[in-house]
Amino acid sequence: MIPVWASERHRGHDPNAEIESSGFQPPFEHPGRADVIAAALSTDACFSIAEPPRSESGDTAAIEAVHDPGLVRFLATAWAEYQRSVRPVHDVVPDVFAMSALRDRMGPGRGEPPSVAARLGWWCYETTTPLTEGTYGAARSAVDAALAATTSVMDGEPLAYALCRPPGHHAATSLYGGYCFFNNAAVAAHMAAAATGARVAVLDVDYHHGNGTQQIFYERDDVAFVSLHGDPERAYPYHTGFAEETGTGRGRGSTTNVPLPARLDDDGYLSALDRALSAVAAATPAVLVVSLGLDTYGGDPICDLDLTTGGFERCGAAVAELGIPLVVVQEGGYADEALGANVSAWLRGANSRSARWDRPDRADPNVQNGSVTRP
Ligand code: Q9C
Ligand code: ZN
Repeated sequence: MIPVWASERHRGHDPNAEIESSGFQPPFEHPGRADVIAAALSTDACFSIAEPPRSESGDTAAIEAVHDPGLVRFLATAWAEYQRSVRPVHDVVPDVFAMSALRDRMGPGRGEPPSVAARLGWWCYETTTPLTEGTYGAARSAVDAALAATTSVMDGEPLAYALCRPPGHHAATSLYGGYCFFNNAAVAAHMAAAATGARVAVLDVDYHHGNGTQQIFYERDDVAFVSLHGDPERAYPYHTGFAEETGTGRGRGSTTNVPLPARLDDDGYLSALDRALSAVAAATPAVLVVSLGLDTYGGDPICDLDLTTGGFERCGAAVAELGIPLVVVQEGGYADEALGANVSAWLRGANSRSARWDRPDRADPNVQNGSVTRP
């Protein structure tokens, strides 16, 4: 059975709209996404779904290991403060962004501003990620799910899945955006690296570049980051994810970016995935965190790749073929009608091979023993 960690508290993040492509749209990232995934997994005997242990509200250590404490404080308090001091509104969205060029030749200024209206554009970089009353609780519950899945793997499971909502990979150390508030995958990867002392890798297969995860680990050599995504020349988040971004300082060489052309199909994607998996294998991680976005699907309303449900099963199998224990963390995927089937296909593909990892009589000497040292 594959452990699935999913919290009901995701429903608290329920934006009415997102401001995208110069218009108000119904949000692509909405509570129904997690519901269709949970529905697909709960009708399949392969999966056992449970609510993750809820972290104490004051216990932010795992999050602050990868995020600025100022971001955590802001997300915990900003919605209520906006209601009091600006106006009562369901979706709170920034209207002035703290672009560093505003202060060119004038020095850095005073730092985080006092007013909540200004602080919104200090901590958030774009317009599609509203704060609602329950957003902070939902974002905390997504981190709880990612930590529970990591614990499952550290306790010996070859594969565990965190149904994180909201997603996380666009959240950087000091910024939220791209439907993401806390970087669930980065919290999980840091926890695994810190608790085991082993090398960890993050493989990000969401359609969009995981700018937040890349930035968090860019100077580190203990967590490798490997991403396949729509070429930032045409795809969100536009400013990161180019092939020449490979890490810096101690992290030089530990970041790998594979930008992809539009309309790539299953076979094309699987050959790009093979190249990415070589980079993962070269990092010799003891644990692999997978940022699983299904927005590479042919029917996705905001993306332009052409994977099929069968293709996702092949992708899961190819990743599991590495023989490394997998912490799979949910990211994007907006074709609601196929999302449950796509997640389930990926996980079943991974499960078909990850069983081999655990088998003591494994014949293939190239398959690593992925066992993890407990702290
Ligand atoms: N016109 C995730 O998949 N909108 N985030 C892009 C381009 C934001 C995606 C708009 C997409 C964020 C987790
Ligand atoms: Zn995405």
